[in-house]
Amino acid sequence: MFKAKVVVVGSPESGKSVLSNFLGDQTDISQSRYHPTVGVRVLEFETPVDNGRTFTNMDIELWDCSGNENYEGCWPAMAYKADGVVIACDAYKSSDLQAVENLYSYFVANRGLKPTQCLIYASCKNKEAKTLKSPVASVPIMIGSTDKNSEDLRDAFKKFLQRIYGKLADSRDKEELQMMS
Ligand SMILES: Nc1nc2c(ncn2[C@@H]2O[C@H](COP(=O)(O)OP(=O)(O)OP(=O)(O)O)[C@@H](O)[C@H]2O)c(=O)[nH]1
Ligand SMILES: [Mg+2]
Repeated sequence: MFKAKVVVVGSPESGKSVLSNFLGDQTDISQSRYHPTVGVRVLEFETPVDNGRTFTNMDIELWDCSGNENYEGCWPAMAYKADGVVIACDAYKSSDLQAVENLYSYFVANRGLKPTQCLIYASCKNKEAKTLKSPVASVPIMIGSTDKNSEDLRDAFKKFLQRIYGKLADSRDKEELQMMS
């Protein structure tokens, strides 16, 4: 079974922990009060992924990282061997949207990851989902909130995992070919 490390990064209070709990099915955790994440929290779960022919299970290690700048020293450890990156921002905060490009450079472009291994999450919390262009043109954006757009968010995340699966399967095939030659 493939195992993927997916990191969730972005400005403080942008909705990373609420999204991570939602994706990891941590339904018992309250969304109403804000508890800043201390450092990083790792959620592990197994999820079915459509590999083009059938469904196969994939192990996900979801790293819900703090957005506090005090933890920037931990970025190398957070980014280390990540297979996918979710960049969260508050859709209504222009400073959050501006921060996305820098996070994309650090966690995706400079790590040799492809835009397909990234997903931007513009969180609208309790407000209406607004129309937004992706701050990084080549990267898909999911817009909304876990309570109002739950199905859309699950779909976008599923497609994102499918792209990561494709990348991992390609790398494995290349390694196997190299071993045979
Ligand atoms: N209604 C609603 N509120 C949300 C949603 N996402 C975030 N919020 C609100 O925003 C607060 C902050 O969200 P968190 O997920 O804790 O923020 P974070 O990005 O993890 O913040 P740090 O850990 O400090 O980096 C939550 O306590 C909620 O009040 C959502 O999908 N719906
Ligand atoms: Mg958090």
